[in-house]
Amino acid sequence: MRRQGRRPLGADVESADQPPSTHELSSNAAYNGARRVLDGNWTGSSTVPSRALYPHQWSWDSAFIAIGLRHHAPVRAQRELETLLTAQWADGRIPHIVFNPTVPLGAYFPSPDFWRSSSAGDLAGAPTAVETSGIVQPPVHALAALLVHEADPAESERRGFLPHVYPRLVAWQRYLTERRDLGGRGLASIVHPWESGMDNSPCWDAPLSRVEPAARGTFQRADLDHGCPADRPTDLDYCRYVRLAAAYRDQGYADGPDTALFAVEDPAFNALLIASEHALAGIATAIGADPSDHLVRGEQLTTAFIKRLWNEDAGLFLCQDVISNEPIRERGACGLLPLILPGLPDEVVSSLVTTLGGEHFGLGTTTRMAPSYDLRGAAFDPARYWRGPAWFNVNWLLERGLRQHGATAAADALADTMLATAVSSGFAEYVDPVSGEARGSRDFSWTAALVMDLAVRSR
Ligand code: 2M8
Repeated sequence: MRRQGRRPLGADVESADQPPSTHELSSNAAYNGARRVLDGNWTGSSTVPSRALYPHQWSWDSAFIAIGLRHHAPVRAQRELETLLTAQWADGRIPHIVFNPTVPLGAYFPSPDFWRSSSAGDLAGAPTAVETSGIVQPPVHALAALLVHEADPAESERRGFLPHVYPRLVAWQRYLTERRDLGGRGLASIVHPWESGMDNSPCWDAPLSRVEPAARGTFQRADLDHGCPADRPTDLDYCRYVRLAAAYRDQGYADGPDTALFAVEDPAFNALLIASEHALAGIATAIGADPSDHLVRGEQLTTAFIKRLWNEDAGLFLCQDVISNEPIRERGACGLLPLILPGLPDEVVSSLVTTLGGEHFGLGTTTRMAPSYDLRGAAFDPARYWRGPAWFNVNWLLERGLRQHGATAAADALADTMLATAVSSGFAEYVDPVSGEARGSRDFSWTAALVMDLAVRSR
């Protein structure tokens, strides 16, 4: 990345003596805009993903938010993660939503009275002081905690941040590697499409089609009031999401291979699990604990991961349907995200980079940011939720992966495009991967946070 570093980000570059470069102007605009979005979405103890559409705290959103916020407000970034962890269940799971009790029930569906965590989650150890959902989201948290610590180690040490979060993050990772190993191959399974964070990806269509939909009219969606309904998941998809979540709740949120109606090994989820295991090794070292257990687990997970999910013919990792025991032959961006992993064989890295720039994802050729799903896939739609649009968290992870594996020019180009697109789209939730046109909600927190991170790193 270009390192200019002449002026602090956010400085008034227009009136400075030395003329600002285009890159500096774009970094400044992104940083200043991102700061405005993050300050506007801060509730006092955490950050909402979006004021209108998502008025509570979301799990992986908070991890991404903390990664950006650490540059602007490091203590707030620590609090973001600490607040999330106050809602952790005794079995180790970090719920995907922590509900804000002051928000009216009708503002978001499924609401706390649907999940009923404090009663239905009793046996799994749900907290009683706060209402949460009962499913999870990808484990970005240990990675986020390490990066947050590194942004201001002195303040982190003064507050005892790492010693506080470390045992909680270990419990979270163990929940996933032990209770969620539904396929018995050492990998974690997701039990609901929402657990992937890529909710409506065509990768879930086949396993989801086996789920009996909940009856229409038995619930009221809130999402259609905010976004463009044609971009959102269909009613039929929603009926299936609701059925799956209700069935999980009605079994007390217990995990087991015999009860899951949907069980998929998602490569993005598992790659983040492995990246976080490596981050736990870093955290252990920073607090004077022994990192070796995490390093060994990281290696074991990587071996199992490549063996089970790598598909050489497709040139990316495929999801595995644990119930049918078949690979899912859709090319999702989830299959490229393992690029963030260290320790991948060279031929896997080179194949992933080729696929990213090739006809299915077109990065740097036909697309400006990587789409969430195969440009050539039958279900591709550049506007519909996770079925084609480009997302900033996915592209931030890809940028990190490209840079880590030495593809510096591609990483620089992607970072520049993301900075410019975030500003031109009003920090959109997602964008058309070809035109960059804004879609979904605006002033979206992880978009702001992750381009803030890129802006700071590219100084
Ligand atoms: C979206 O998911 C929620 C359900 O969790 C929804 O559609 O209502 C996804 O984009 C997910 O990845 C994200 O964490 C969440 C909040 O931004 O919104």
